[in-house]
Amino acid sequence: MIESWRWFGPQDPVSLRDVRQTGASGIVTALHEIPNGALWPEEEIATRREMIEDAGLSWQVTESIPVHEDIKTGAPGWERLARNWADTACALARQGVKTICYNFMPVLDWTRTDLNHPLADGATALRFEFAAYAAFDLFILKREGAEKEYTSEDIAAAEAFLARCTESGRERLTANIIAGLPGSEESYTLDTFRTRLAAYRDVGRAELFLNLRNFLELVVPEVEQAGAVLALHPDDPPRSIFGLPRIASTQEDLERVAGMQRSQANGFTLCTGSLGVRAQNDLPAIIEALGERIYFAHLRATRREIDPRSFYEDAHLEGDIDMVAIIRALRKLETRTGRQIPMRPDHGHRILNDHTGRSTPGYPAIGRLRGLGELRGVIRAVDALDGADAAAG
Ligand code: DNO
Repeated sequence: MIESWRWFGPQDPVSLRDVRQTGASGIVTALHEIPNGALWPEEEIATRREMIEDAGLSWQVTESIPVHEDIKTGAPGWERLARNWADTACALARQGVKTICYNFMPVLDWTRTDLNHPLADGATALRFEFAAYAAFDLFILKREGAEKEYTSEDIAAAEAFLARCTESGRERLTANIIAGLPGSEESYTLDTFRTRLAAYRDVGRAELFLNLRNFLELVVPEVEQAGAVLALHPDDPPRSIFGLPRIASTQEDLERVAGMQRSQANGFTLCTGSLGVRAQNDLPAIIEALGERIYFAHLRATRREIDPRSFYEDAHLEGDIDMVAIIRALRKLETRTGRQIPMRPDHGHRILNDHTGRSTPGYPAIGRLRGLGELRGVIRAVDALDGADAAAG
């Protein structure tokens, strides 16, 4: 596996020199400053690549080229935006960056209700608390018809949550959900959020699948010709929120997407944190089924709470998933396919000096470094044991 690190560009409080000291060799980044839908000028891609190489690192994956909302809703003019997207992917490929991560989540990218959830050891973690999400949906956003999606117990829990919440707590909850988490590129006010949701009035699961199919039909041949591959990131959390359809939440969803374009260029990001939230998602089985098309891995673990729709981000080797089994399956896949998969320690707890310095939600330096160190240890141990098994067998 190629140990990589997400870097948000020159503004990132964790510099490339810092990344060097983590032992990672790969960088995962994007030209975050370019608005969604616009073409990325190749000179700017080249300048960013040189900056990374000058620091002794290599740009392994673009995460992400954002997919414009008009492509997801199939609004008039989506083809021009999709052509820009394909042209950007081709420019990246010419610059040697051949793995392109993207997502097809309507309106919101990843979503959390709490960015500073205290843990018993003094660390803080990201959390998705269902009652907080429902409180926002029902009583702050006041989404039309939302109450039909909740049970009376859910509504009571949302009311209780809100009663406990201070005014600034409500503001924080609102900002956490709609102001845009790192890498999501879009941020909304309550009004613009309502307008975006309204654009999906006629776009359900079937339509969203169709719009993804149309998008892939247009971009995959170009990307393939440029020698690059796409890596669709799964939904986070892996289920519908705010009445919006989501179509990359289960193995079945991913298999359906794989079938839309048989090309090897139509691939996936295995995000163990996103998929792991659904108890039915068997991650080693997903690797087994879709491995030939997995080009990038986000490694982290979540833990479901008493209400299993709620979860928090646990340490990388804890949580509900079996990280050792996942790493073993990924290493087997690499041996089978003869290609190395870039992985990054996804998210991390805020620990030690992360509490005092400036750090990006989910992306503190030390918490991620802890994750990377632990994952690296697992990789070495799995290799040593499997190598020994092979020799003995
Ligand atoms: C969160 C990330 C997401 C991811 C996009 C991929 O930390 O995993 O922002 O980058 O969904 O397009």
